[in-house]
Amino acid sequence: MTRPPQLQSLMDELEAQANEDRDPAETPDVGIVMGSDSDLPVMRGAHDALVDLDFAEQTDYDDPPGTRFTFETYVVSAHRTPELMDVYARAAEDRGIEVIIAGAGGKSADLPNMTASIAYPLPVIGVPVQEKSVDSVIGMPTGAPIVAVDAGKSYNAALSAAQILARQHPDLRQRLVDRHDALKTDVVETSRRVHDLGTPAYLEETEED
Ligand code: AIR
Repeated sequence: MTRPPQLQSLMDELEAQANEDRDPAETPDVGIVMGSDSDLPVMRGAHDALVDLDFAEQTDYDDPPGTRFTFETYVVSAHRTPELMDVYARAAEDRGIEVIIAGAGGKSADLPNMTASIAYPLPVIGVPVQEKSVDSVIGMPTGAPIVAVDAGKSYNAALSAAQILARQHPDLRQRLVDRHDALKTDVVETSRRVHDLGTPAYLEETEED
C-alpha cells in the first residue's frame, strides 16, 4: 500500500533513530503521544508537570537540550495513522524512551491501549482525554497491561512517568520529594489562613486575587 510521503518519511525517521547507538542521556526519556492536536489542551498538563520537574522538551532528536531529562511530543492517531502508531510504539525502546504517556479522546480511544500492547514491556501511561474515553483506555485483557489515570489527569500521568524514571535516578527522586513537600506546605499554609482569618475574610481575600 502506498503512503503519503510525509507519513513514510516520519516513519523512516523513527526507525532510523531506533538503529542509532545513542547515549541514553541524549535521547528523550519520556514520549508523549496523543490522537489529535485537539487533545493538546488536556495533554498540556503532562508537558507542564515535566517542565515543573526541570525536564526539557526535545524537539530535535539529533540536537538534545542540555538538561539530563527530556521528553518529546508527537500526534499519532490509532485510527487515522495506525502504521505510525505501530512504528512509534515498536521503535520507542530502541530510541531511548523509558516510558510513554499516551492520550486519546472519543469513545474509541485506542492509542493508549494499542501503544501499550505494541511497546510492551515499555511502560505506557494512558490518559483518557474525555470521560467517555475511560473504558476504552483502561479496558485491557489479562496479560496486556496498561497503567492509566483518570480522565484529563495528564499532569498526574507525567508525575507517574517521573516516578518510574526516578527508580534509577536519585536526583529526580529528590525533585519529586521536594515537589511533594511543597504541596504539603501549600495545604498547611492555606489551612492556617482559612483558620486565622475566618471563612468570610478568607473568601473575600481569595475573591480579590
Ligand atoms: N482520535 C484520533 N484518532 C483516533 C482517535 N480515537 C481521537 C483524538 C481526539 C478525538 O479523536 O484523540 O480526542 C477527536 O479528534 P479530532 O482530530 O477530530 O479533533
